[in-house]
Order: sequence, then structure tokens, then C-alpha cells
Amino acid sequence: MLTPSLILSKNHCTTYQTMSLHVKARCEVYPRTQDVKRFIVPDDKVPWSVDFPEYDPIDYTSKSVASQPVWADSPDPATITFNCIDKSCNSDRRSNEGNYQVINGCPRNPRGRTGCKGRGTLGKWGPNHAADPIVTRWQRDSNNEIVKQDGKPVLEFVAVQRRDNGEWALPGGMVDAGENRTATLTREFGEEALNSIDATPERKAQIQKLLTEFFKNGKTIYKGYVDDPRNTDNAWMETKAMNFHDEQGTSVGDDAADVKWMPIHKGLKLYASHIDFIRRTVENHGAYW
Ligand code: RP5
Repeated sequence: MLTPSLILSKNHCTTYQTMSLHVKARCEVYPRTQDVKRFIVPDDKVPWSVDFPEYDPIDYTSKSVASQPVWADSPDPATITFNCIDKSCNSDRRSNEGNYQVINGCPRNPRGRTGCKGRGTLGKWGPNHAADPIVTRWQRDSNNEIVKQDGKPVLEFVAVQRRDNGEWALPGGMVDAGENRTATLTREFGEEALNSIDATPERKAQIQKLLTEFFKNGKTIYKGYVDDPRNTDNAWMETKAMNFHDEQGTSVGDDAADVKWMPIHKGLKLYASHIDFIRRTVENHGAYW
């Protein structure tokens, strides 16, 4: 049977709460800018419940978002109803963190201050929903034996290198309006890890069919806030991360430079909160960390 491992090797010759204190969402310089510097928020001043009278966050919404492309909200949040499914644009404005506060018409980041208000490069006021596929298999040696470290089997996962900052990440993406998360996972994995955007229509259909089958039986690893460097006080990333384990995955191929099976260990440096999702996956499989 064809599995994502096989497709990869063929195509690439070419209780969910976590991380209570966001860190990447307070990165000094806003991503993809040189001079948008966040107001510095010390750890103890992150919660909104802690007084911080001198707090004066920079106001930043990128030009591309402000010009209101189809995927972005109106510049005025007061026109939006939050904490519900917004039928006007088929957007899920609910948070997996529970109801968030809306102050003077503006949604408030449930994990606290970020040093930046506005939407940055995020299209939606409030939660911006994504989905992340964690596709795993066991690492195997040349005799096809599962590799062990400290007596525990080593897992590998499909990692992609992000174009915006070069960091390695899960091949996740934003949920489109009205799309269910399984459809997002399938589409994003096809596009980001299997290069289906450039595939012929026949190949695309084949990839879609295989992934739909493979992605039927995933395990939810995490659902909620992501400590993403694009987050602001009024717009933030949330995701549903699901693990799809390819128990028999045996094929090893020449991966493309920007997609690979990455052996898992605790020293990995990954985008946003992705290392946290990987750690949870490792725990589920009793694998090496
Ligand atoms: C992260 O951003 C999510 O975990 C997901 O991996 C990603 C989605 O954003 P894009 O890759 O579409 O920019 O917060």
C-alpha cells in the first residue's frame, strides 16, 4: 500500500493545555520587519491581570493585511461578533482556550501581553485557526531494524523548512473559511510536504485520495493556542495538531532540501510551539526523547 513515506520518497527527489507563558509571541522584532519592535513585556507582566501602567505596545498591521484581501477581516474589529461562529464569512471565531475578552470591540489575547497591538501579519482579529499534521514513522537502519537510543525506539517526523524564516516546522497551515480541519491537514500536507501544487491534475487526485485514506485515523495531540511569533495582543494563532503514525513506513528516499524525515530528540529547534507537539507525540508512542 502507498503511504506518505512512499509518496515522499518518490516525490522528493524534489487535557491539551500547554506552554502557559508565551515567549515567541514576545520576540523583540516583529517577523518580516526590521523596525517593528515590540514593547518589552517581562515574564511577570504577561498576564492581563497584573498591572502594567506603563505598557504602551506598538501598533502594527502589515500593509498586506490592512488592504483587506479575501482572507483578512475588516480593519474595524467593532463590526465583528466574537466568540462564536461568524456566519457572515464562515469563520470560526471561537477559541479553544474558552471565551476571550473583547475590550472596546477589540479581542484580547488569552495568554496575555505581547508588546504589539493590531493584527501584525495575521488576517483575523482574535483566533486565527490552523491545523498541523504530525506524520511519524520509526527510524530504521540499513537492516530495516528500528533504531534505538537509550533503549527506546527513535521516531521520525515529516518536517518542512518554512519559506518566511527558514525554520523547520510541521507542514501545517491555516484553515480556510468553512473548511474542516481534516481537509486542511490533507491539503496542507499535500501542498507543503508533497509538493502537490506543482503536480499534474492526475497526480494531485492520486495524492489527495491516498492522504484522505491515511489521514482518517489520526490522534489529536493538541488543540489550542500556539506561541507563534506573529501573535499580537489582538490576533493570535491556534491549532489542532494530529498525529498520523505510519507503523510500517520503510521507504527511505532522497528528500528535497526543504522537506525531510527528521529524527526526533529533545534538542530540536522548531517553529512556534511545534517542539511541544512533538514531545507529546513522543510520549504517546513511548519513544526516545
Ligand atoms: C503555526 O503557524 C501553526 O502551528 C501552523 O503550523 C502555522 C500556520 O501558519 P502558516 O504556515 O500558514 O503561515 O502557528
